[in-house]
Amino acid sequence: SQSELQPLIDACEQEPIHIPGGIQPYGAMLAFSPYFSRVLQASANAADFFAVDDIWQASAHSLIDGWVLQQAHEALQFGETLSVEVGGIAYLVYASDSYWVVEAERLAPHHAQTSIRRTLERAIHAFANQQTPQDLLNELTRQVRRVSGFERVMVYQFDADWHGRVTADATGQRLSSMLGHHFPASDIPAQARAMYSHNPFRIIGSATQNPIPLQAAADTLEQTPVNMSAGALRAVSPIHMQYLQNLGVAASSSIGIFNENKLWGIIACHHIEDIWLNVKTREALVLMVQYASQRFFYLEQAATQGYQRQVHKLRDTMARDDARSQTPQQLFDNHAQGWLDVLNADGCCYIEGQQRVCSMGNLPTQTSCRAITAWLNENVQRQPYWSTRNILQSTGLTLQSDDRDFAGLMAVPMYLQGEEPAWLLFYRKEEVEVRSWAGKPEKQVYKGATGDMLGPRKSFAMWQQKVEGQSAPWSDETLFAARDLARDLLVVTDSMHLKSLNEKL
Ligand code: BLA
Repeated sequence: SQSELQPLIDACEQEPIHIPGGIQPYGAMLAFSPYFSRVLQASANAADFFAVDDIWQASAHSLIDGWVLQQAHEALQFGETLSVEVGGIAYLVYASDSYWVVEAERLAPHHAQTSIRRTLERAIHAFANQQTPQDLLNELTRQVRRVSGFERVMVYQFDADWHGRVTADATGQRLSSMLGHHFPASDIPAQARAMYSHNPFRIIGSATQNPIPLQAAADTLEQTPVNMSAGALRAVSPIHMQYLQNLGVAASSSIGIFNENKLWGIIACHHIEDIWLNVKTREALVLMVQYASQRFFYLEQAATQGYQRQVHKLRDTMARDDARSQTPQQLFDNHAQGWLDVLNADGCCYIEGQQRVCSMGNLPTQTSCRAITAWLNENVQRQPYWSTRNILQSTGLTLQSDDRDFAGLMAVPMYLQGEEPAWLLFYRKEEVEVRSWAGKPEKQVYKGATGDMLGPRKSFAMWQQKVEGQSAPWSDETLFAARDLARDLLVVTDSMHLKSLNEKL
């Protein structure tokens, strides 16, 4: 169960992946003291890479192009990082605590021919042609796959508790699609998710190759480990290498997708051979994802606005119906079917003083509605609305057996006179959901350097979970719409009360 797993999950989140003490073998790394005055730490391959005999005696100028050093001085003083290419080498320079870090990668000879601009123009054009959020995500995976060469490219979207689901993919024939699959939150622990704010691009070139360790100059005091969060070569967590092997992939890459400043999801890429992308391609992909996500969130907002327009139209029709001259019952007869459509509900009713005054569609029995209303009066105080996907679970009521397929409830209190409100209730039937997980989440103890932690699943074979007793979730928009409809109804109901009061006087 979750509580049994929690200590192991907590242990996962303690793994210090920002200071792995090594790099992936696709370049070399140097950690200087500030202003490049001397080399304090170096990857074990650095002397080889920079072709010097003794890396600890070498000056920055003897290792790195002078123009790069000068640019780096400027950038780092402004708190920026520097990414430049000179003489067939790509340099990434960043400040980290008291280190000035240089990562160097040798570029493939054909590198100069990749044009970021053309790549981006083609992608942006393709994105502009997409009119729905889903189409846009699909196109994004196709574009990332085209540019990166990765075999499987997915949009992995987080939910509120950091579980996630593959919501779009472009997959070649050598891997199978994982579209729709769910993954537990512990697959990407908190500190791994946090990395995307330091560097939105993560590439793991090989799930099997050993990292190259960092070494420290012998004549210094004990040095603090280098925080490599901003780097690209950062060595990979052994637990995640095992994860990728279990998943049957050799290489992986991911790009964070942010909505405002919150991590919304990632682009996840898999390959069946080792693969490394050059700096230009990585930068192009980051820009591409940023551009696409802007349009994605815009299209999502446009869809919300379209929905709100639909709700307004419904309310306008009701208002034009000379509502004041009608009874709530007439309003229900004329318009409630429209409410059910727009709220995607199966039935609704209006309850005053425990009595179901009017109703439309499929509903639980009077007895159940009365029990639910009594519960609401007792437990829901002065809230604009209340909703659940699972009535039985949320209320603890036992409904009559015929009523058990009603699972979703949206309840809006309407305060007339007296203590107890009237209620506008919307019901949804149960929708049994078959959730496909990428492997059955189970307890796997992994002996890590810092103690026992949760290990990666051995098998990612599809595991199906049947989720019963729930309705489709109520979105914020449906809640707002129901609240607004209740207010409209309140106006009518209130005027009815006044009218009857007047008649009595
Ligand atoms: C990292 N886990 C990751 C990353 C992804 C995933 C995308 C980022 C690194 C990368 O791009 O590969 C998980 N990959 C996924 C998911 C999909 C995917 C969900 O493609 C779905 C499509 N992993 C575990 C457990 C632990 C764990 C139990 O399964 C912890 C005990 C740890 N995952 C873990 C760690 C990292 C990670 C430590 C960081 C790896 C690193 O950056 O070095």
